[in-house]
Amino acid sequence: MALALSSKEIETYRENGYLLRERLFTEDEISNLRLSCEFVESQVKEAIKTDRAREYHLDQNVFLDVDGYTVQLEHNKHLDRLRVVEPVDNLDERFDRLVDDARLATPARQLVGVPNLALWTAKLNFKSHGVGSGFGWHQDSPYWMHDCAHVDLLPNVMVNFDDSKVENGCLRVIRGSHKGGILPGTADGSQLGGFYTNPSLIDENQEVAVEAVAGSVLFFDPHLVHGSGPNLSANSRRAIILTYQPADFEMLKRACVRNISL
Ligand SMILES: O=C(O)CCC(=O)C(=O)O
Repeated sequence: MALALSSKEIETYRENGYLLRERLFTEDEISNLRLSCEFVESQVKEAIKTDRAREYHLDQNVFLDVDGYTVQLEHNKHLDRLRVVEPVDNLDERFDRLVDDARLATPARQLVGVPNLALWTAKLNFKSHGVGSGFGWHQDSPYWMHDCAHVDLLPNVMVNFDDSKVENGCLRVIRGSHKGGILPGTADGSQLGGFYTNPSLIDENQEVAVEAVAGSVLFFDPHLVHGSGPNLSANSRRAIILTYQPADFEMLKRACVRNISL
């Protein structure tokens, strides 16, 4: 497959707000990246036990800031499992190299429409087998708009490390929902409620469950409404979501610039 997106693919992305490219990574590459997930998991589990970690709670869920990254523990008292680690790119050298991989960065550069890119953030989502919690409908742009003046230029690139199906909580999107820009949040009185998209604005007729085999990559718009169900299955659904931006801007949560070398 060509690295660059075709004009048809770009049109699909602009129309739907997302684009799936299947099997961009080989089985061997993905096995290696799964080792990175395991390495990061063990390192993070150690780090959060130290006195460097600062724990806080939002809507009854546990978060910790440690060594410059944020850890979300799994919901519903499954505190022995990690849910999300962000930013994760510098916690394993294979993840660091992945950020510069032309299969991700070449299409991202086309989507941003600039000659050079930097990384905005990188999240590792574990979606552990049996307990992985779902994500309510939301857009990423409302989280980022207070820290970024170019929030339209932050395409997400999700690399699936496991086969991703409805049963293990694959990503779901509301096709075309990016066209409305930043949408109002919910007003349910919870701490993070304002970041979840107001349910009256979700057109469930446009819902798509993006099932994909391991090694597939989903590109999606920062304004696209998305979420996912829980993972009650026996198979984990790990994925990294890299978010790019124009070159020379600082990362989210880290006062440094991580330009992409292509
Ligand atoms: O990994 C998932 O299932 C959802 C992730 C997500 O929505 C996010 O990280 O913004």
